[in-house]
Amino acid sequence: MSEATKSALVVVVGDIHGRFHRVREWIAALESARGRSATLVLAVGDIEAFLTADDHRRKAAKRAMPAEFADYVSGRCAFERPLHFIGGNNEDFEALHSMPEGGLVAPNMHFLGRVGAQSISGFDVAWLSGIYAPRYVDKPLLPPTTPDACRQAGYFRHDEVRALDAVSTADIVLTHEWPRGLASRAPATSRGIHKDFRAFHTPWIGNQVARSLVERMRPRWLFCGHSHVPFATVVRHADGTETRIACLDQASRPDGAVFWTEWRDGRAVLAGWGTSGDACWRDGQPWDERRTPHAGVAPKAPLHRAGTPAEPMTRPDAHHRSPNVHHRVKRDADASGPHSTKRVPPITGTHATGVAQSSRDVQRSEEVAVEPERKAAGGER
Ligand SMILES: [Mn+2]
Repeated sequence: MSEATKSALVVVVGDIHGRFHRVREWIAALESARGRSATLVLAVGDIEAFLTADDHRRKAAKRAMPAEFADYVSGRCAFERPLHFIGGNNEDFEALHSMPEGGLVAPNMHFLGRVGAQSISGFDVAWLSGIYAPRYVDKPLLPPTTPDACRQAGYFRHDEVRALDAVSTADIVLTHEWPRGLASRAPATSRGIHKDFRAFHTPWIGNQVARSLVERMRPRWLFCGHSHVPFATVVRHADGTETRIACLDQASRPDGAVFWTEWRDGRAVLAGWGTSGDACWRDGQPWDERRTPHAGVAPKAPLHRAGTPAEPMTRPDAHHRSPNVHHRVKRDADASGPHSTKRVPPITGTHATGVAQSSRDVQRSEEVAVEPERKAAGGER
């Protein structure tokens, strides 16, 4: 880690899914709230940088949305700071195929590559793009010339992951899919945490390859996306170190889709969700499930509601193979992950503004974190 981390603001965004304009606004709002520029802006995959709105490779529900990315290629819009992104399982793989080691897809929009490690703005960052699909993980990566090959380009391969064998550790690891075992209720319960988080409802989320990377590299932080469930948790290592993990929501609302850390003298000293600039954690406090934003807390209303209309902006990261995925749990045929998770009623009103709505820089974070529902969710049900 270099001089840059003596004082730095690191911003991570969840699955952008083509919504670049709002992400740019969110970063600007956060910078304004924190009173400083972002040192490093990272994205955890599924950015969907398609040039045309009706691109046949886009999910059907998204073809109605404008292809904002075109504005970034034409120069009509630009990210104010460099955005460094990994690949998810929904990308323009024809464009990314020519740059497996990374490259610029538009001014200030840097694809990091399928797998690798690099020092960026003073931070040692390592990453693994894509998701785990057992049927393809040992098969060669084919040129994305057919729909099947494009889909399979969103899966990482074991021989790609081996490129990280030479990387002993990192400040920050980025994966698209969660490491396996994060969403288990038992470790949280052992930490005395009994709140019902959305992540606990899908305990199979995540892959073992990413988990093994965490265990071996013991990074300080790991950021991931894909499941569209915001979640904070920790992996504690045998040597006493820990990896703090923030799983990000998709870019439908900023409170779970934007996560930031501020660093001083080479260590993270503050962290928060959303754009308010309010911190939910500071150095010395435990990083665990209590740092999950409200959007990651399971609502008390019934989870299953037959006939609930599908709504693309809050829909989990489904492959849409079934018209009914929104109200039942289904596993993807190829991949390990929960490409469809239980549909959760949207959280509305003041409840959606996040953990830190009434606290600046954590003055009250302990009480907010431990008893958020009583304090913040009065009008929820
Ligand atoms: Mn994804």
